[in-house]
Amino acid sequence: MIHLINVKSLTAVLVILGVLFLYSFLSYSRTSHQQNITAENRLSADVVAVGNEFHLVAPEHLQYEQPSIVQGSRIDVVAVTPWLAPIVWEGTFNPVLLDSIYKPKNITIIATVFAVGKYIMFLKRFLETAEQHFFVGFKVHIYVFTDRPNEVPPVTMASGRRLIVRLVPTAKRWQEISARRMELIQMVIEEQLPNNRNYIFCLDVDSQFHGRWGSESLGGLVAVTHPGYYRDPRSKFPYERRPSSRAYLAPREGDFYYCGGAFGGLLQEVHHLAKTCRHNFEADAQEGIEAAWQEESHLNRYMWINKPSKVLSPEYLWQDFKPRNPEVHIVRFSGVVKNYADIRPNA
Ligand code: 5GW
Ligand code: MN
Repeated sequence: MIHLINVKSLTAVLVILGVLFLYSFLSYSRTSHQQNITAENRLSADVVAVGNEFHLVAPEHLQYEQPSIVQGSRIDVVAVTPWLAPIVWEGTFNPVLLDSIYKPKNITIIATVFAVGKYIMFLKRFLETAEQHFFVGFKVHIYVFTDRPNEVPPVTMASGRRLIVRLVPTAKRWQEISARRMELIQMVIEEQLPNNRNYIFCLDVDSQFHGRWGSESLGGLVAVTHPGYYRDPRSKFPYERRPSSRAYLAPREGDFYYCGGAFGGLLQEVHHLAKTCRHNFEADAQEGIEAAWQEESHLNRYMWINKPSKVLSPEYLWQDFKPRNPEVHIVRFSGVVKNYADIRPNA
């Protein structure tokens, strides 16, 4: 009996000791783990400042007007789509705040522009005004695709900005340029993909910058609403209306009419877009079909299926000949007036 009690109490003591040991071991390892995390945090605070994964939320000492969720600065325009993508209008964003978020990320913005044949004449204005307004203060790489490399104008570029000239064959038909644009965009992105932190914008060369086009335009998939149709019902949009085309949109389909002359986003997203549009364009061509507005039609179909995560207002692609509408407070980028006899002799 005494023996048994001794064994019982001994077991109890051992169990208590064991529990105490386990508890202290666990709490020790938890604190040391916490210490590790704290050290990591301190380290990653630096990494966050140069990386691209997180928003740097507290730009030091930056003071700006208190934001409100009940009083918008713009009440004359819609600043969000039904799928909750921002629609960028002047007055809806704070450029200084946005730059302070994106500058430390050390991102590179790629721009592609085609200047084939006589369209080389638009390149000088495009490049000069891009220097003044397009992502000023950021790393910018502009890829020019041309068949006339000797006629690429010498434009002084700020440090961190580069011009890369790519030779393309002279086009026999203008539709060929349109057909190859998505293919070449796809190829450029494939070269850049290993560094997947970058953004790309694909722009028409027959255009110029008049105002800031910067970090407010960054997003996963970015589309620009066409200046000619944004007040119209969708039945008037010049979508491809033949069901036999892969760019087809039915009468009750389509969100906005987007421009083929400006689109962009993250490299991976635009890669998927270019690949899809190119595939659909070529598959249509195999069947003898060319969509109403070539790759613009395919882009519009793509944006209907894959909703853009940011929509840019027509401030981001206006037309120089078009008088400014009252809701357009600033024209940032716009198509220049073309003398068609000059540039499209065979069109
Ligand atoms: C030439 C004739 C008819 C249509 C297109 C061209 C053409 C277009 C050309 O000869 N060379 C050329 O580089 N392009 C590229 O395609 C330019 O980057 C141009 O901005 C883009 C789209 O063509 P655009 O600007 O004539 O189309 P819209 O709809 O802006 O007038
Ligand atoms: Mn154009």
